[in-house]
Amino acid sequence: MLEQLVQQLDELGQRADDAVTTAGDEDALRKLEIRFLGKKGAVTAAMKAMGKLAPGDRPVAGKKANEVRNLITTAIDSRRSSLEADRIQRLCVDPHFDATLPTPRRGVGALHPVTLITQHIEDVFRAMGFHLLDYPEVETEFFNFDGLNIPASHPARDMQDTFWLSNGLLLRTHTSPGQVRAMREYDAPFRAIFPGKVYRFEEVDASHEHTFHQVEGLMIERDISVANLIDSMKILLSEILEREATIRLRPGYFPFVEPGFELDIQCQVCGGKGCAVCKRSGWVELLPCGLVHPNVLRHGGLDPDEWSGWAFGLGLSRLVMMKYQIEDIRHLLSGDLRFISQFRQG
Ligand code: FA5
Repeated sequence: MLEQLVQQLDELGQRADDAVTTAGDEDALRKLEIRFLGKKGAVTAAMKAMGKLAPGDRPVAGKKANEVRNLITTAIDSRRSSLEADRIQRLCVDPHFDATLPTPRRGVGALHPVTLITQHIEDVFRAMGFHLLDYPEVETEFFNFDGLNIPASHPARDMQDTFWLSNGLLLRTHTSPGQVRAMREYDAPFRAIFPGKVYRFEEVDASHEHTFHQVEGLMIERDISVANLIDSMKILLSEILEREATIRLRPGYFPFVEPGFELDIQCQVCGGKGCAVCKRSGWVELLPCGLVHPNVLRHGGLDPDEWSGWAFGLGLSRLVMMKYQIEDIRHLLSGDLRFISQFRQG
């Protein structure tokens, strides 16, 4: 039985080798490959027959079958190379073939500007010892609102129109829900950023989208100061914009920080003269921030007498607009490759 199978495999190898060496073109070669090596091919069938051999004979037959399979594979590869060489040779002597004709242009991809800036921000903050965290876009009411000191009756809930899901969850309206999540997940002190997509049921215009990107930053320490927060915000902006930009700081109200600030940037699209992006004001709201409210620290399981923190919620889509002087936020989600290809690097 073993001898018979070994002989059968030898003959199979020989037959395959003969057929492959005389295969006239790539198509014929592919058919032979399927006939001999395919799932229903001759070698596979022979291997199945091994199951009927005595257990002691199976390794010998298995070794032989592998040898034959390798032999056929090598023969096919070598014939394929020689057919390809013949084809090129024929082209070289073909008077109609012009090697100087331009080839069809292949599209080269480019990273989306939001991705480029996100990566840049991640680099800047990683260098300052920040963790990079990722939190869900489908959130609970608790993390998006209550945990951030925004109970159901609070008028601040109306500041961010929400997409509610039928199961009681919601699409996060900002990246701030990560604050309480991070405090519960990591031991203080710690520092982290969490970039991501956020959603608001909003009217869309040159500077407002229903889906846009933010980056949240959170630093929990024993004695944190507003000065430290403002310094970090300035480093962030100058590193990312790679140029000096005029900013202004004014008090801002967010229930989850106290005190809270609005950091605006002079509109980089119109140079502060007034346009659709800055609503003719010359300024763009970019980077609200503040010291973490004691109630939020409590929800995160931290004692406000012992721990303090600062947080910011950068409008990443707007920062991208400022950096590249994009005159309408709708370009970012347009999916238009002509737009994205402008950011091809190198
Ligand atoms: C917030 O979302 C707060 N969570 C930010 C925060 C975090 C404050 C931590 C304090 C501490 P606001 O709704 O202002 O705040 O949004 C933050 C930024 O997102 C804005 O300054 C703006 O740059 C950007 N933004 C807001 N709405 C839109 C929109 N519809 N389209 C594009 N960008 C927007």
